[in-house]
Amino acid sequence: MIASISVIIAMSVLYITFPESITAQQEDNVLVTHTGSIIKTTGEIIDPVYSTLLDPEYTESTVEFDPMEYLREFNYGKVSQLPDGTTLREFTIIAEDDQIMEVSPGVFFNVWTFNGTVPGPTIRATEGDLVRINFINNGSKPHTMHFHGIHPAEMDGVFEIVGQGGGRFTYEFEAGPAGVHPYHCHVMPVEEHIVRGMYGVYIVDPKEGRPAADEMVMVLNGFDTDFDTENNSYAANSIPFYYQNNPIQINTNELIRIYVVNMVEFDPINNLHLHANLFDYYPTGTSLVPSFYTDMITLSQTERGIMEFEYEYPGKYLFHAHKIEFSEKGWVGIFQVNDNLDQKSQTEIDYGT
Ligand SMILES: [Cu+2]
Repeated sequence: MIASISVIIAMSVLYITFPESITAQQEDNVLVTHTGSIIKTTGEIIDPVYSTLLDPEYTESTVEFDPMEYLREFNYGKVSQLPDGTTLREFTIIAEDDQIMEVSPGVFFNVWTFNGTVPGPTIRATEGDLVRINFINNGSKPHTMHFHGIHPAEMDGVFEIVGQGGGRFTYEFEAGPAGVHPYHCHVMPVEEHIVRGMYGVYIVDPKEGRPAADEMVMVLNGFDTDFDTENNSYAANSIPFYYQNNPIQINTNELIRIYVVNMVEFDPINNLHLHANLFDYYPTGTSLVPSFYTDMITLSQTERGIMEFEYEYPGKYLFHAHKIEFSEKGWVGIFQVNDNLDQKSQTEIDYGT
């Protein structure tokens, strides 16, 4: 006890006496950012794997992730037709666990990834299609892909562990039911494989389709960068405050459809509040009839749904977790609603003015 108190006092004295030596030590952190540039940072770097980045030659394992690109990026796979007329959609997903991602400005974290990013790619198919996932585990630990939805037991990604160092498995199942579903690794301890980033969104479109809309995906997630089973940051699509600093551009009088999936661990609930508007909400997206007309949804782990709305008035509108702790730690964004001029001229014609 006395020894630990002495150490604390000694460290405090050192910090007070030699603050510049500590600053100098922090400035030695040379890192490759998610945009590829090489920077010196005094930011928090608390993951043990970061030290490999101190090698100036090191660039390969640095994750490139652009939340604006991810927002509207849907992967339909390699499409072909089976003899019976069924559409086959083939995807290749590679698991890795040595990637470094700048999960918040200046915070570099060892993420475990599907195809190199957190979240992994959004996989999209139509109800009744055959989905084939060629899964390759290039990580250093066993991993799997567990899809929510309906499929045979052996395609569930739970008991068929795929070994590290190049293990392979082919998941194959009929897409369904229509809706929005998560996928994630299901190797024990599952919580760790999820919080490290092994998850993504799987959208199944109904056969009859949905009305045309400006569509986007929001994965509500967080990172526990100091391993104390509490998240240090929260976001829609990984990077805290990203859509606040880079508002999402949408138009007035245009249908907006958001596939929202909650993958936050540790905290039992998450939520989403939309400002100055209400939206139709389809839990899990399995029905074409909305269950709620609301400005607020509450989601537990892997709960998800589809939101649909239009803005009538141009301007800036917030959306955020109404669990304020989460929004203050990054889960907040802005829709910049632009006047839809096409719509306006159409209105003028309609009214004969
Ligand atoms: Cu895993």
